[in-house]
Amino acid sequence: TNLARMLEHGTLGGTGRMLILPVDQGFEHGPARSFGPNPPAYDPHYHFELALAAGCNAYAAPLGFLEAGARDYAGRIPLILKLNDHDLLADEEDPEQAITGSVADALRLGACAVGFTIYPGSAHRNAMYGQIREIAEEAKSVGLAVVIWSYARGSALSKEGETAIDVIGYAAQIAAQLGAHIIKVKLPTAHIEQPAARKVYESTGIPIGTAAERVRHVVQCAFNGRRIVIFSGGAHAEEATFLDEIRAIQAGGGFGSIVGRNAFQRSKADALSLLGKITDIYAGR
Ligand code: FBP
Repeated sequence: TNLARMLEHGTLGGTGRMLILPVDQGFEHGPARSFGPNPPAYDPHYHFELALAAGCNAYAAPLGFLEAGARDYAGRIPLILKLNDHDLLADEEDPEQAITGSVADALRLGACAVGFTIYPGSAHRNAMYGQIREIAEEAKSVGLAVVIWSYARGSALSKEGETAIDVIGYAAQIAAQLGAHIIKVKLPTAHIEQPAARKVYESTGIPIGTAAERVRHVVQCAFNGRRIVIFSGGAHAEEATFLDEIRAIQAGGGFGSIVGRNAFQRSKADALSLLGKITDIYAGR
């Protein structure tokens, strides 16, 4: 029911496609880097208003931001409580996330889902897989959906490898196997990181030449489309480039996008215009 609430809400409601606003960057990247380009975005209420005005399916954030809007926005938009977070204050080769909220917090705030980041490729990945196993079990037992941010990074991977097609497909599969209802990954490139995987891609001719083909393959890796795969927006980009990515996701059968910086780092008018264009593409208009 909670998954349906998210799929039915907002402008894309009922289309099977999703547009989610995630605002955990204050924690993940720091407040000045995140909100400095558009200072109204320091205010947690700003993001509730933005998600509502843009007709997003859901708004995802850590505990503090959701609590700061709870009184004014309760029940107005599906919420995803991000239950772990990572900061950039220490330089680490193998990142891990701290648990920063609970399933009880998600219920108290009326959220539809819990969100959790894993870092396949990090030396700490197994600890994170264990944490989400327990959290997902608890969340599902009370009817909450599970959203996994599956971000490959860590000393096992090259920088290019973090978005390599084989690695992103693998990250999507791991999240699906961990029981995610919604899986969030980065848009993959044509780079292949693992030599063993390269042999298979080359010998079987899996089509990965275009961005749309790569999206299709990642969706295939997440149980052949039986799990919802959405793609992250990334750093602030030119509108035309960004919309080309959205068209590729749409053409490749991706389920949608989770767009943070490309939304709240623009003025509200520009963000609403861009999010409106994204919505039109996913709605097939
Ligand atoms: P963006 O659209 O801003 O990329 O947000 C998506 C997101 O997953 C955020 O939830 C998270 O803070 C951020 O990306 C992580 O980005 P990075 O890869 O730079 O750590």
